[in-house]
Amino acid sequence: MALDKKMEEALNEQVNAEMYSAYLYLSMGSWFEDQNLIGFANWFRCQYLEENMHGMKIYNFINERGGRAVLKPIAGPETEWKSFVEVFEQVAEHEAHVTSLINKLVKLSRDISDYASESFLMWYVDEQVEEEATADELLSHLKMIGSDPNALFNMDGELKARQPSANVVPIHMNQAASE
Ligand code: OFO
Repeated sequence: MALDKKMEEALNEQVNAEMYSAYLYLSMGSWFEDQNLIGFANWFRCQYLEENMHGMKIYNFINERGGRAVLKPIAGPETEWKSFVEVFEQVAEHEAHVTSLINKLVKLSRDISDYASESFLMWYVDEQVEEEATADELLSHLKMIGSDPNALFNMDGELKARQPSANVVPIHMNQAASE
């Protein structure tokens, strides 16, 4: 069944939202890099790649369903924050916002009985649980750390170990990008 036009437009909006997430996290990573917190910068760079993969999975899905991924301008992300906590507050808020966008897409897929889109979107529903939990966890750790530089340095060391879990999503290879 060809992709419904309304769903195609809504999915294209979500490609844009995921690419904005990528851009926002890359900006945050640069901010941390500027402060010589390379572990945090690494974490955000990995997050950037993951968000890019989220966008590309939807891009592929639209094209596979007979629609066309149409790229829209990506809004400029913030570039300055007052504190480490403020950065992660924004990450947590942003992920909650993305969850609400995914939930709206699921609702639309149900309203128009588009079961293929509904099934596809379940991956994002699960992913958002993980995204929100990780953001909340890192935010609470940073709040506990307060102004203790040793604890901050330790956290930076832990975040340095993160490896990118995602790279480019090839054409027709959505199943391969399961993370
Ligand atoms: Fe794509 O999950 Fe974050 O935004």
